[in-house]
Amino acid sequence: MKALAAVALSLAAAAYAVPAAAQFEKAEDAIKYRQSALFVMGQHFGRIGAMANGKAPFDAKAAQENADIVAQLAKLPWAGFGPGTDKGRETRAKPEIWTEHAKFRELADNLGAETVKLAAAAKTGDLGKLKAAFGETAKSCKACHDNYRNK
Ligand code: ASC
Repeated sequence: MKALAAVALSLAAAAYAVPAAAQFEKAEDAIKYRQSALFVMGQHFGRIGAMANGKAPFDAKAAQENADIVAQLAKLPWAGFGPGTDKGRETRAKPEIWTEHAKFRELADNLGAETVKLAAAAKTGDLGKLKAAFGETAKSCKACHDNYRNK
């Protein structure tokens, strides 16, 4: 019984920890999933941006919490760009995503790496470091949008 519970638990943990294995019933769900992940990420990233740009007071703890969330969320959207998910719901995703897979993946990986640096910068409590890391992360968002998102 204990062994069975352990297996069930590890399966659940694997499903949670490996979003690339996420299965979607229909293309519409995959599109909704990636849009939702990107939207929530944008909200948390925006809270850091407000501090980095002096539009909100610098709160080191809030910056750290938001940056940790961004770094986790940055792992999620890509599972929602699987084959056949170019259509199925209103989307600004360009068709090149599905023909330039390696380049798209590279940009996604860059974002991941920048968000890890952002979270590390936020942990220092140094606003200057946060600003610099925010700028680099925003560049990696923009690189993908410029190439793969319709206006
Ligand atoms: C944000 C946000 C994005 C990026 C992008 C950077 O705050 O929501 O999508 O920054 O605008 O160029």
